[in-house]
Amino acid sequence: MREIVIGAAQMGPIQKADTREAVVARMIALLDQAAEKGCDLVVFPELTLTTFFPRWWMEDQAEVDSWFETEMPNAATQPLFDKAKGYGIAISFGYAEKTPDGHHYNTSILTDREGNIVGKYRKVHLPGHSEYDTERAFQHLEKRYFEPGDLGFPVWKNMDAWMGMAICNDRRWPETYRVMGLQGVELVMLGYNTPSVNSQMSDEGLEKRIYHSDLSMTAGAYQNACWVVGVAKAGDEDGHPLMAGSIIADPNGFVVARAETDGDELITHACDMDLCNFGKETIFDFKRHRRVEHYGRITAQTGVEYPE
Ligand code: ING
Repeated sequence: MREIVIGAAQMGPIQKADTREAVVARMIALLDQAAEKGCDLVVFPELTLTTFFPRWWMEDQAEVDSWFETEMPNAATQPLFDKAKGYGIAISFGYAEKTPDGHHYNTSILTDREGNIVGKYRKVHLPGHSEYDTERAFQHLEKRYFEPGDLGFPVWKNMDAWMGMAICNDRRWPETYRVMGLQGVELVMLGYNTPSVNSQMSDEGLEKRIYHSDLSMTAGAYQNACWVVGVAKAGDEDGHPLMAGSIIADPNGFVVARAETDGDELITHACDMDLCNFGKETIFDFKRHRRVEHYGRITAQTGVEYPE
């Protein structure tokens, strides 16, 4: 049995005026709870250090860049790394990354128990738009402020398990999980900041959003025989509600833990990585069952091409 006690550290709202230091203090409080519950690994949300700034229209690049980190760890996050190392807890969290050569990514990192960064992922599927959209109830400018990730969907061996990461909208695309599944992934960690309402369909209810979020993650877990940990940043950020619904899904696609609030909340589960084995050796033994000669459209086409 390769058990990893995993904590999903859901964050409540982060206001535009909140400092990174105040946010890190909240993250450390969740880490303290995780240590008390014997967690080995704690997963935090997408863009954990700041408010979901892509909701705001900005034209001044210096203002945009103020939401990004140019190094990791840095002064604001070093206390978090130190605390996690002290506990011997591995962590994963998302943040806005500005690289030394000026690229902007929606990024997440993974550490080992000693606080070393062992993995980095940059969000591939950027939803929303890049210009001000007057038709929307609110803006979702990820295509304006971030570049699509350039690292693919890597998988790393950490704590005797094959681990990968995704971010938010990535969870809605089956390709995300399958590319990691084809690398043997046993645990996919993903954070999300999902508006509670649809900026283009105001009567869409929260229960539908939660259903689609659960469906996406539990399907990914089942169809790739892996654990999926989905962690929300939730609650009302400067008048803009984000949905909660953080879950831990097992390799059979069952939800084994679910957050109950839309605030800072830790949910935990003892995840046996060996639970992945049966699915990977039988129904989802990719080598035995997949027929790649018929899958060409998946990488040959971006959009729909109707038959003649
Ligand atoms: N947020 C949302 C997400 O994919 C979204 C955007 C919501 C797209 C609902 C489609 C439907 O969860 C981010 N940050 O990707």
